[in-house]
Amino acid sequence: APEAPEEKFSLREVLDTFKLCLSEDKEVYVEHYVAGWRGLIKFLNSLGSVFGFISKDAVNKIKILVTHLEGENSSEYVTVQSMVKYELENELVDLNKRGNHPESGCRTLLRLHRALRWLELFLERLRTSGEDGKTSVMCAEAYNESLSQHHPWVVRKAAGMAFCVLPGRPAFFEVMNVGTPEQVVAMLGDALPLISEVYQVTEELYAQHNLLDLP
Ligand code: 1PZ
Repeated sequence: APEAPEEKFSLREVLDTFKLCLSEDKEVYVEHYVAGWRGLIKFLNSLGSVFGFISKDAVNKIKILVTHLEGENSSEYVTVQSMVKYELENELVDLNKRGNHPESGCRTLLRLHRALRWLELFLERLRTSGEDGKTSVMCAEAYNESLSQHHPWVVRKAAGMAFCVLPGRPAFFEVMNVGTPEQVVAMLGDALPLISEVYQVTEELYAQHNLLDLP
């Protein structure tokens, strides 16, 4: 029997949501950013419960952003640009040490932003890998070049252990549910420039406002 549409999950649709993230004048919509992450987490959960500690943290971050998106100041949270402006002007961000605003949109989104860089590096390795490429190695290399620099030793250790149980490239492509390996590679080639642009725009915005090291 054919699967119900909501059960049919393809990483193509997830990565497509990043297309919606950028407005014409290169602002990043928080709503679509969050939707993209939701899909990625769903994908992560389908890889097994070892990744639970990772998805739990990401889900928490998303919940915080949704609270802002749906809160009384929701109109200030439409784009990352408006969020940064609003939170800075109203002193709603802990800038140097943790304080009264542990759940600011700025520091919360920064955590996902750093993880987006990991995703970009990992998917690029996946795209250019050969048939016998090891996903665990690609994942670890991408992590060491990006996110790990922001994580304490225990987290790095736990992440390293989780990477080891990642399925091999063929099974990994299978779970992505995009089609043949050639189709996966082509899809990644389409999606990566979008993800990369969303990352760059956010990175520049955060750099301009000195927000790249928020506690
Ligand atoms: C396909 C394999 C998936 C591997 C995912 C690689 C990322 C490993 C990240 C490990 C993070 C684990 C636990 C949480 C750590 C938090 O301390 C940090 C900082 O937040 P703070 O403590 O300052 O509030 N959280 C993060 O760095 C956010 C991590 C989000 C990771 C999302 C990964 C989604 C993967 C999608 C897979 C396609």
